[in-house]
Amino acid sequence: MDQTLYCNLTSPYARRVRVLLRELGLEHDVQEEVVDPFASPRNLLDRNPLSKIPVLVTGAGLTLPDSGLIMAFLLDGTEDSDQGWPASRGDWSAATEVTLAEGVIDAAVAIVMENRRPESIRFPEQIDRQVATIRRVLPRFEHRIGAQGGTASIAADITLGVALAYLDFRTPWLNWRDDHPCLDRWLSEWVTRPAMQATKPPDGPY
Ligand SMILES: N[C@@H](CCC(=O)N[C@@H](CS)C(=O)NCC(=O)O)C(=O)O
Repeated sequence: MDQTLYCNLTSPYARRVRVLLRELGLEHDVQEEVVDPFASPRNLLDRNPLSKIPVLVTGAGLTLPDSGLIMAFLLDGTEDSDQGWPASRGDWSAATEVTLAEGVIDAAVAIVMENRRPESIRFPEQIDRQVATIRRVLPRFEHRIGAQGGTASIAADITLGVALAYLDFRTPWLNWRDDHPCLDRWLSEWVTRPAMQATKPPDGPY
């Protein structure tokens, strides 16, 4: 075990990396070190001045401070070329799907952050804007999953699965399942994967 992933057990960015590690069978090669990025602990700041998780320190001593960067590193290091990071292999439509699914995570995290502010300085408009973003993106995936049964890549499948699970965990009031029956069915199946089960947030539904 010569690699370390700085993460926590609730971050969706960290989770997509933790799911990918398990999908690739690499979980025993990487030690997961839980840190609180909001407390800016020294061991995280020494590796990532952004004080964000996830961060992967590789066996060769590289320090990768972003979930997309880490996924690209892991996927491009696999033997199976079908599983590469979409942008690395010039598959721009698959890369777009990854970005859109990541945008759902970004919007959901922004809602969570806004709701953590004291009520007197909370901006409902900010929450509404992020909700609108999520509501614009999900129909794209509803259509895609309805037609194809999945996205175009393991990277987008993982990111989408983690994004939807995070919505159910942190913003269940969005009731996204009501208008997206194909995504609903797809997620119900997706969360049964061992990699998703092994990375379930302590208080999350899955
Ligand atoms: N683009 C980054 C975002 C990572 C991120 O924002 N992580 C959150 C945890 S969910 C964090 O560490 N936040 C701490 C902060 O913003 O200070 C990635 O994909 O890894």
